[in-house]
Amino acid sequence: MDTSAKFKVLLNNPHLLPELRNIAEKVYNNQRINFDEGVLLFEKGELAYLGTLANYIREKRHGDTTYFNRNFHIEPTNLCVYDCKFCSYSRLIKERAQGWEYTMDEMLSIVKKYDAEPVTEVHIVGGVLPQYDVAFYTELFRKIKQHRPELHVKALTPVEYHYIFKKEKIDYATGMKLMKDAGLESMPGGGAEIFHPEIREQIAKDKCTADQWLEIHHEWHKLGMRSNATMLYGHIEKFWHRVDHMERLRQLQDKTGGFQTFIPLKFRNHDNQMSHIAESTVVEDLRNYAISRIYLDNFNHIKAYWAMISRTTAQLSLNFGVDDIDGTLDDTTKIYSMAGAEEQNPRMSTRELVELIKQVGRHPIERDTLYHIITDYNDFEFADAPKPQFYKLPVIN
Ligand code: V47
Ligand code: SF4
Repeated sequence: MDTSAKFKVLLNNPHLLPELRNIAEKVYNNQRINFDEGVLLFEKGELAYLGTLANYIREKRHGDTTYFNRNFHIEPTNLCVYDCKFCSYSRLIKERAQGWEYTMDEMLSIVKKYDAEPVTEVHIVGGVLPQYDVAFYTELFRKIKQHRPELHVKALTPVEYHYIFKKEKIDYATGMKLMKDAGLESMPGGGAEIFHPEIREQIAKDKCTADQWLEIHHEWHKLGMRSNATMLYGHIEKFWHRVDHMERLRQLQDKTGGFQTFIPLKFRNHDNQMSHIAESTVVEDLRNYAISRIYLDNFNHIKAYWAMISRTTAQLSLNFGVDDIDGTLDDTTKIYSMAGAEEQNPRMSTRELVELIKQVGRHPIERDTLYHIITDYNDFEFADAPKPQFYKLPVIN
């Protein structure tokens, strides 16, 4: 049964609550749902219902296509002037002995380590420290691009940019133009956490506000550039805070169209100041992906970051609105392993990513950062590859 037929079965279900039927009809007719409907989905939408809606949207946009890329991270330091309550990764400056602070040369050596590898993106993000300023980062970006011009530099978030521009006494527009001229090509989605001040002030006090985060992305988009957005969910926020977060993103995206991907980040509770809070269940994670897909009708992609949520949940998420699972990583990021993620050394080969996607009947495509197709792996056979066991829903007549 195709997704449209499944949708009709859902609409004909006499037990469906009228308000959920209204939302389903809106989704079927390609109409936007509003804030209250978003909250209602969180409160009353059960998993199968949300999956039907989200998968319908996902397959209408992307069919079975599931994207991944070949990337590595550089985390310049784990020391940070901020003290976010959920962060397991960072140490305060007074705990310097437990930290690392890469020099420019050390970061360039990491880039050079990949010279013979077909990676397409370096993702740079870490703690915030005074020595990593505008001069440092513009030089770093320039040197990376000089060394390997085709490597896409996706780096830093408004948390760092707000801090370094303030220190430099320059406005956001000037600062982002300097970064672009130095070789920055896109901005990752981090630092968004939960926008609403009721929550933000409790978990991420002092760092850039929601308006500042959004303004920096706005300035970046005005330069014709692309970025991502995240949401850290499953801690002290209420459902309506999540909808408020997505609403703010949807409004900016209506203005600029500059966001590529939305990445829900499940709060992991290992070894941080919020460790007493239980983590969300896999059911809640899938519901959250699905509602993100439904609410953010102007975002083209929803990403499940496999290093954060495990390979199995990443596979499941592909039926709940997700069309991207991020990349090879090569064990270059510590943020999630330190927070208790299943993957303690996150690394997947291209072949493993392809097989993970094929095992659940989807169509793997290697993309670059801007979603240009690099390789279509659907009919690609790896030498001596065991046949993947395809799982497809049986056709019910
Ligand atoms: O902003 C920190 C989150 C983010 C925890 O753009 C935590 O492609 C859960 O933004 N539990 C940084 N989350 C990472 C990020 C990202 C990751 C992958 C891809 C992209 C992209 C962006 O990590 C932080 C924060 O929200 N984070 N600690 C934690 N304990
Ligand atoms: Fe610093 Fe980022 Fe950790 Fe906050 S989340 S303490 S800004 S490294």
